[in-house]
Amino acid sequence: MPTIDLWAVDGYISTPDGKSIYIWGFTDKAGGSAQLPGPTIIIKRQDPPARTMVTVNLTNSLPEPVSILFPGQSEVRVNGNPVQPQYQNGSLISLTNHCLPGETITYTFYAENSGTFLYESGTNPHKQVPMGLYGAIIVRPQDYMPDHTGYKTAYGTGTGTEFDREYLLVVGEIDPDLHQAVELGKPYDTRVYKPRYWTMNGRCANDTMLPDNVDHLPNQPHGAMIMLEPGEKVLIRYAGAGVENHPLHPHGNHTRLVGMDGRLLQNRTLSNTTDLSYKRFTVLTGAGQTYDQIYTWTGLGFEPVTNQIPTVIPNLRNMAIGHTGMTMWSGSPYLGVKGELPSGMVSYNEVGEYHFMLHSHAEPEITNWGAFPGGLMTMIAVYPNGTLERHHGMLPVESHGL
Ligand SMILES: [Cu+2]
Repeated sequence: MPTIDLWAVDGYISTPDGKSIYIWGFTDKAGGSAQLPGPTIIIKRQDPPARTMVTVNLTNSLPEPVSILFPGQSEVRVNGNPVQPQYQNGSLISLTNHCLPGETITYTFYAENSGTFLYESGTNPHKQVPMGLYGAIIVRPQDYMPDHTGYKTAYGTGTGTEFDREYLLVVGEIDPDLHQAVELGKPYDTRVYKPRYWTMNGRCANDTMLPDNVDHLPNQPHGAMIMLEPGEKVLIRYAGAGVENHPLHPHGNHTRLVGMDGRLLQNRTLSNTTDLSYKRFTVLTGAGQTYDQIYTWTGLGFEPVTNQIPTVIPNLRNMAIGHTGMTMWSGSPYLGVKGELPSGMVSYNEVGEYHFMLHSHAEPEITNWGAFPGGLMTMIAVYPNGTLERHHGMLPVESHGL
């Protein structure tokens, strides 16, 4: 049975405009700093009738009580008893049993449904969740086998949720005034919450496009760059970890929603299956909700020899990002072909791939404290067939030992 040790601790994250922001968060390393988002918990379900019990030991190293809610999971218990809201003098102080500073408590739950879930603090959540006490849980179907065709799925074989690659995007917001007040021990009125930064996997654009585990972002280990080849099915999991809603959309194609909040969008009777999946241009990613989507880029019938794509070369100012001369353009309108780059450009384009955006349609959210580009934005990179390594977009089968 999976057992995960989590510590609620503090730490700092970096923003692309050079700031360092104090956070509270989770780590799964003894003595570690807070990580944003918290460690991703990936579980593969047992074959029924066996049930998959997950144990989470929480140690609180923060100066106030902290807890973890597990929305969408079954029979959540704390130290063996069903979890309950906590009251003090008749007032609700926590949505679930909390852990006092210096203590360790043990939560258990059964992972009964495949899909994408959140875990987040249920204590003073308007403060603790935006401070960073959140993370994602991925539950894999019991027949998940990444090396077997038809068994690499989000919800089980035969559910129409097969994928070739998968990416998790956990989105949140940061109001620096809240973080500074908590760091300095000063009061903060959550009613005036006003985010200035927006994060994808704990990073603001353009850091979202950097690889995983870059040295200068030690507490933000996960990138958000989506890489794929034409025609592949890409499972994109959105998790809304903040307290606001974010309208996210990729360029290049719609996504097909196949699951929400860890529930397959399908109705089944003994004799009949009704497909309830649907396509969306923009998915309003609600606070506390998750969305599993299949995305495929075909370039409107792209075929490398007989149907190349006559793209109009964009205006020069749209080809460069920032002041460093980085470009997301191969210099050629054809996938897999490199052309002439404008003088002064330094190409980061490796094999003539396409890059285009996935971003929030609430455009203030694609800035860092008012400066574009930033916030909830990343790139989708379409690599020519056969050029993208297989390990790109392969989350582990399980994240923590049995
Ligand atoms: Cu757009």
